[in-house]
Amino acid sequence: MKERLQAMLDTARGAVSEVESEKSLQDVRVHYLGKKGEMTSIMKSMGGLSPEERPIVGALANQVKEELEQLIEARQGDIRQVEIARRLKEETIDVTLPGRRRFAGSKHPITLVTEEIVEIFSSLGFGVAEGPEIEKDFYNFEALNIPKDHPARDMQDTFYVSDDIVLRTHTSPVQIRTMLNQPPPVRIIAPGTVYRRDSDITHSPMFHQIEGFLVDHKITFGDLKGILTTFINCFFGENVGVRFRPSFFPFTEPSAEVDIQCVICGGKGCRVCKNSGWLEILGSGMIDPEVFKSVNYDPEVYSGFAFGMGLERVAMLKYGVNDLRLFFENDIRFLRQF
Ligand code: 2U9
Repeated sequence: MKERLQAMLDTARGAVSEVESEKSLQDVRVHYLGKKGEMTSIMKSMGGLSPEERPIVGALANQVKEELEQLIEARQGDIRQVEIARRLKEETIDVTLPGRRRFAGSKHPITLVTEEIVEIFSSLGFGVAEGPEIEKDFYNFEALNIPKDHPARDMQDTFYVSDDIVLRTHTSPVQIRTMLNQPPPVRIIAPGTVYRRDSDITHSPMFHQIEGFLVDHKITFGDLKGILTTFINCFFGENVGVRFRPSFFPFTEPSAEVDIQCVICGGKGCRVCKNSGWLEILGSGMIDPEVFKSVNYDPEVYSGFAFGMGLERVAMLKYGVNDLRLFFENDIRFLRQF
């Protein structure tokens, strides 16, 4: 029995020293010390020993078992050390490698033109005002001298939330709210999102506008021309040609549309300006006395001008974008260019 124990210890020692992984070491542990392992079977066979031999062999068996356990534990420590050393060696970080560049993000072209236009009008003394995109019929139409039967109110153009509530079709209600809240003089621009029931290659049901207005004593059409020409020269260039064409809007009288010399062909005529050499970029006019009446401004005492422009159109001309849809698709390859 003693020899059997000694022989088992010798082979176990060899097996333990040969294993390289924790998994194989566990197999060795089960093989020798497990419930059905060699040690257990030796212990079981001790029943056949004489009463004198049993305590001696029993003590030896315990000693062997203990030694085996220590051997396995020591080997486990070694294996872990080797594993840690391997990982330390393999998983080092090369701090001299260049970092991966992260894209920092960029502003949407509509944001860029909005900011630039706000900046120009701020330098001319205008403040910025904003208002709700869901508006009362009164602020969007009634107060702007757009009567109930006017084509601009047609269901084809307007998103109605209810009989009396609409998605604003322009940012003009912001000016109405401003005038109802403060007496003249006022100088405000109103950038914002607007909605119209229009959707084709050149129209989006949601788009962006900047409108502006100025009201004071003795404001004339000359002031309108001066401010808008200054703006155009700041935004499109010092030498770009500007012309004012008579037009009609329910909320301004007289009204004018403003053209600039084509920024693509310089006025020679091309596809973008439809060979006319001119591009329409602004609507404008002297605020109609009817509008003043609905905000309790006295049209005998005050006068003013107003203007509006579509920001997608301005951004297309400024950045040479030829498809309106690019502004709304949020394709990162497009947006990264700005
Ligand atoms: C008040 C009084 C008058 C704002 C104006 C226009 C002319 C105009 C269009 C340009 C392109 C809208 O985005 S667009 O389709 N706008 O032509 N807007 S005058 O007139 C106002 C506004 C508010 C109280």
